Amino acid sequence: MGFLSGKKILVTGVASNRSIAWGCAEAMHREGAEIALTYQNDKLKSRVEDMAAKCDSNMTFPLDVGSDEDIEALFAALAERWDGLDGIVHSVAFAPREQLEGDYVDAVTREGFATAHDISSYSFAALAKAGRGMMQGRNGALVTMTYLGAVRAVPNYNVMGVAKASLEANMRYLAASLGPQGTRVNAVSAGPIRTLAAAGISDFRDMLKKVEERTPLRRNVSIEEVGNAAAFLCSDLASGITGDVLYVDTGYHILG
Ligand code: 0WD
Repeated sequence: MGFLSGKKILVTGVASNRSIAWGCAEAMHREGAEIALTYQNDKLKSRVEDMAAKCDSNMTFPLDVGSDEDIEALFAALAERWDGLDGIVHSVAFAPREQLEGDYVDAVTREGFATAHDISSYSFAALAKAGRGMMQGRNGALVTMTYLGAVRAVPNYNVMGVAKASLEANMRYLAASLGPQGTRVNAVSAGPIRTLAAAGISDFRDMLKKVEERTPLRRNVSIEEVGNAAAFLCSDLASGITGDVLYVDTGYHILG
């Protein structure tokens, strides 16, 4: 019996088998959770259905986190199948590509800033708001994915770093707000991983190489390792942890 046995968990942000969300879904399934997955658009539908099947699930739902109608429809559909919800994994982020290269002041625009914050940060609060009823009184947990660029000025990460800082503060406010109903809220700060989203960041390969050379464990982190940490945070093993950022980055963040 796994440590998530009997839990029902919604995982957003699966775009490929390299997605961090997929690492989360696999780890959570392995630990006995029932999984529901979302896909951003019709192009991803059949791929995500196949991936859900690997988790013994036929629960897949469309979700563009920029759409309130999608969010409402998602939780209505979930409520038809599940009598409650124990976990939500928020593994979604977006900023227009031209925001993620070069000098921050040159690159940032009002529109780019707004989009990055809407899709990458507000959406976490939106999911919490829509899901809180189903999570009420079940010792449930929400987990989001952040990055060191929230607290340090990382070259090229630019407005996404500002949005991640917002996401981390958002996580703390949600933890304070949902704690009284027994729901915990945390973030995993992952080291760089080659995924579709990462491909949009200029010089990402150099980032991976730099981490490998300097980080205490002298290697990059995997989606399996991030997934294991998210599974732990969603489980009762983490029952005393809320409002925290857990670094899963082979130790890179401790370096000066
Ligand atoms: O190095 C990395 N890969 C790190 C990623 C290090 C630390 C943190 N993260 C974060 C990301 O910022 C993000 O919050 O982890 C989360 C997941 O990212 P990922 O697994 O690296 O990326 P990916 O496999 O591309 O999944 C993210 C997906 C999108 O993929 P694309 O490639 O199409 O951008 O988020 C989804 C989308 O499927 N997404 C949306 N889903 C619903 N509504 C939306 C949206 N509006 N926009 C993007």
